[in-house]
Amino acid sequence: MKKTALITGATSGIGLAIAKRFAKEGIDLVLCGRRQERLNELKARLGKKVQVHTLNFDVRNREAVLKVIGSLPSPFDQIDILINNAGNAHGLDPIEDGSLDDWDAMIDINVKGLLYVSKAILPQMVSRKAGHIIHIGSTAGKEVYPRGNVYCASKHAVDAINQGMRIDLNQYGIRVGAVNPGLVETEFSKVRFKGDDTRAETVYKGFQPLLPEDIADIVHFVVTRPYHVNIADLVVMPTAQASSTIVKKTFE
Ligand code: NDP
Ligand code: 8X3
Repeated sequence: MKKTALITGATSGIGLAIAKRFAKEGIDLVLCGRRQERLNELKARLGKKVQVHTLNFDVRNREAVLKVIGSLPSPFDQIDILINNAGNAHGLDPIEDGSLDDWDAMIDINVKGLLYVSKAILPQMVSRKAGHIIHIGSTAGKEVYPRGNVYCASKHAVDAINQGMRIDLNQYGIRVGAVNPGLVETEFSKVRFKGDDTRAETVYKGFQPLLPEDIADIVHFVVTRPYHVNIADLVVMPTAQASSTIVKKTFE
């Protein structure tokens, strides 16, 4: 049966790779992000393969989230798969030097934004007693690393929300799970280091990081399991990475 997925953060990195992979596999798409030009390009490109609807909103704006998702036109108003992916790290500072704006951004986007989007989608899944929610968590939601403080806290919150949703939605037969990647080369570090591309590039130097397509491959695997199978929590790292702080680099 034809499915429709709503992907937040579809304009870049992991969300973009999932969008492309889903289009290739015939899954209709509702693609979300703030960069309209990229949404337009995606609609033009992926719209040749599947039905695509785009939504431009900031996940921090709860009125906007509820309004745009609540007024999705047919046939996009039935979301079978929700990929809660939008998010970023802002800054990498010891707690005593952390910026309040960075902290607000990470909590508001990674935690509250994810909740707003889920709140907007859940009623239709609950009433149909069907649906699949996948959270893009992180290894930062499994362990805390130096200077990761608030980003790690936001991803630990995603881990807790993933567990809580699975418990509360169990009675409706809705599948809930998380994919928690380690280091993936995307725009993530450019955002974290506020456009300092040289610093961002060094994060992924000297080893083979995960590619966004690796995560898309896993997410596609997760959504194509038979309905009685729910991948509840999956951690994936590059082979060169053993933990958030142990990465085998060729120059070290
Ligand atoms: P990117 O920076 O490449 O992508 C982030 C996406 O989130 C963009 O599409 C961006 O779209 C969207 N986004 C960011 N802020 C907002 C906002 N306020 N409102 C709406 N959309 C927003 O990073 P990744 O692809 O790496 O990150 C995706 C997810 O994966 C994040 O949750 C991140 O925490 C997680 N992750 C990343 C890892 C990595 O190493 N890269 C590892 C583990 C987890 P736009 O700017 O157009 O709004
Ligand atoms: C992204 C992985 O280690 O850069 O969530 O925080 S890490």
